[in-house]
Amino acid sequence: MSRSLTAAGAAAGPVAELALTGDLAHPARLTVSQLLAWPQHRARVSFDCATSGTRYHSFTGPLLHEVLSAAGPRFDPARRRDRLRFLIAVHGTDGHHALLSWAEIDPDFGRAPVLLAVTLDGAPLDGAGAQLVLPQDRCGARYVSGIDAVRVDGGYLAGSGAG
Ligand SMILES: Nc1nc2c(c(=O)[nH]1)N[C@H]1C(S)=C(S)[C@@H](COP(=O)(O)O)O[C@H]1N2
Ligand SMILES: [Mo]
Repeated sequence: MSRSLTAAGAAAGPVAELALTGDLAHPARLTVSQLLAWPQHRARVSFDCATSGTRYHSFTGPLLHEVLSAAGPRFDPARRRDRLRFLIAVHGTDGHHALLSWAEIDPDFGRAPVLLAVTLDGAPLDGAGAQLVLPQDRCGARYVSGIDAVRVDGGYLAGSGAG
C-alpha cells in the first residue's frame, strides 16, 4: 500500500470521513485531518456509563458550532429566534445516533462547548472517525464515536402554522 500520510501522527490505513448534510448552504465531506483547520480545544471529561462505570478521557478538536456554522445553516443569523427550530443529528458508523438542538450549542443560548474530537487520550482518530464530546453530559451515551454523518435539520414541525 502506498498511502502517503499528510498529518504527523495520523494512523496508517483507511481514513474516516464524515458527511455534513441537511439544511446547509455548503454541505461537505470532512476527514479528521481537515477538522484540524479550525481552532483546537481540549476537554478533560468524566461521564458515567451504565455498563462500565465512571470513565475519564481527554479529547481535542474543533467546536461543533464552528464547524457547522462554516457549512452555512439555512437560518437568518441576525434573527435569534430563527435558529430555535434547528436540530443536529449525529450518526456513528455502528448506527448509534443522538440528537442535539442547535440552541444547545449556540453561544446565544445553551453555549455548550461541544467538540468534534480528533484525538482521544492523545491518539488520533483519523481511522476511527471523529467523536462527539459533550462536557455538560453526566451520561456517556451521547459521546457518539466513529461519526460518519452530521445532519442539520431546520424543518422540524415546518408548516404546522405554529409560531
Ligand atoms: N458509535 C458509538 N458511540 C458510542 C456508543 C456506541 O454504542 N456507539 N456508546 C456510548 C456510550 S453508552 C458510552 S458510555 C461511551 C463509552 O465510551 P468509552 O467506553 O470509550 O469510555 O461511548 C458512547 N459512544
Ligand atoms: Mo454507556
